[in-house]
Amino acid sequence: MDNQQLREKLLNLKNEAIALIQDAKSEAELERLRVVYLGRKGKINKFVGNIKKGDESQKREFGTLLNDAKIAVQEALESKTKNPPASSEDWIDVTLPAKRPPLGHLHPVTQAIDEITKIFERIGFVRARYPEVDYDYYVFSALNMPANHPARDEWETFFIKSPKHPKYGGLVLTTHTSNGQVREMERVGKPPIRMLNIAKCYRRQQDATHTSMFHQFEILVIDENITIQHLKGTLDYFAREFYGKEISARLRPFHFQFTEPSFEVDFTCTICQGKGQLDTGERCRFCKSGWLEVGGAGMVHPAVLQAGGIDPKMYTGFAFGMGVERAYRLKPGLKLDDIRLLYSNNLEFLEQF
Ligand code: FA5
Repeated sequence: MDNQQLREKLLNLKNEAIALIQDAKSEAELERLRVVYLGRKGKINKFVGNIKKGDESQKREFGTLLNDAKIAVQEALESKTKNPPASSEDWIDVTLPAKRPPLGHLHPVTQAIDEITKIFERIGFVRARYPEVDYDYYVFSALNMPANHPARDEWETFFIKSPKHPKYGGLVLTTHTSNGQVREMERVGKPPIRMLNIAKCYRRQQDATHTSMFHQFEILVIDENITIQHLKGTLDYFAREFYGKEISARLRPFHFQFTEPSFEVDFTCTICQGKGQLDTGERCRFCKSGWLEVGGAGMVHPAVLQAGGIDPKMYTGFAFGMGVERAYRLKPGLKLDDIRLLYSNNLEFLEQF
């Protein structure tokens, strides 16, 4: 939180305490409020936790402000004890400061999406939007996974009960942003194509690194003479811009039906700086030997180009798709062990971003 937000927060805390003290109907209630706000583990002392460690100027400023807040609350308590209202109903202090509405901010995943969008816009990508509930055809068949193909099992899909479209089949919750690939080819028609697709995805999964609703961002580039070098260069550019210049991308051979060759994409672990162990000599438990998997990638399969009406003899392309939450948890200094926290509606957690 920056100083302005901290000041607002402290002011709200002080005003809230004074208002409650003014409203108190008994001595017991006043004593309870004293403990809640001024006690050793009270809200004002706990506020110190918001101050960044090692930030001397913030410490100095908020040391004084916290002291002022304590004095104001103490004075409110004393004045209320000395002048109890004749009756709780007829007592009003019109000079009391009003309660300020708390200031909110964007959810960390929205902040990450905005940052990712800007990074790719700088190199000429335009954000496209495609349905998050889509036909089986765009999610699977057009991506070289015909009906009953075993590769479909990997996507742990939520199916929608709906009548089947004669050409496009049933509806599913999109399992990945790759459903935008053939849609984008159909929309643009003739290459060059430079797509950035960011959307919600859904899979029947739930653990520390999987949520049943998550976000992916997908890049698709199709033109003449596009090679793996363009793919690797784009990934390294993203890693540098999003994490810092010491972070790079690694491609590991993998298999996807819709790309050939295919890769999994890892980034250097920002906790152990790619060493696989901490300065204490302990193994880094955040990553696998210095790298963390964030997405999948590859050269667009000729069958997918054909499905999009593009001649694979004239054009080639690359694509990659990554988890926004997974990419975000690697931000230096974040060390987010469990991405489910992002969706737990825990305000104390979310206020930190
Ligand atoms: C795909 O989804 C492919 N569509 C990626 C791709 C695009 C390959 C274009 C080739 C060309 P995969 O299932 O590995 O691949 O998911 C990609 C990333 O999405 C994962 O590495 C992870 O970062 C994220 N992800 C997948 N499932 C979840 C989940 N349940 N919760 C959070 N993130 C997830």
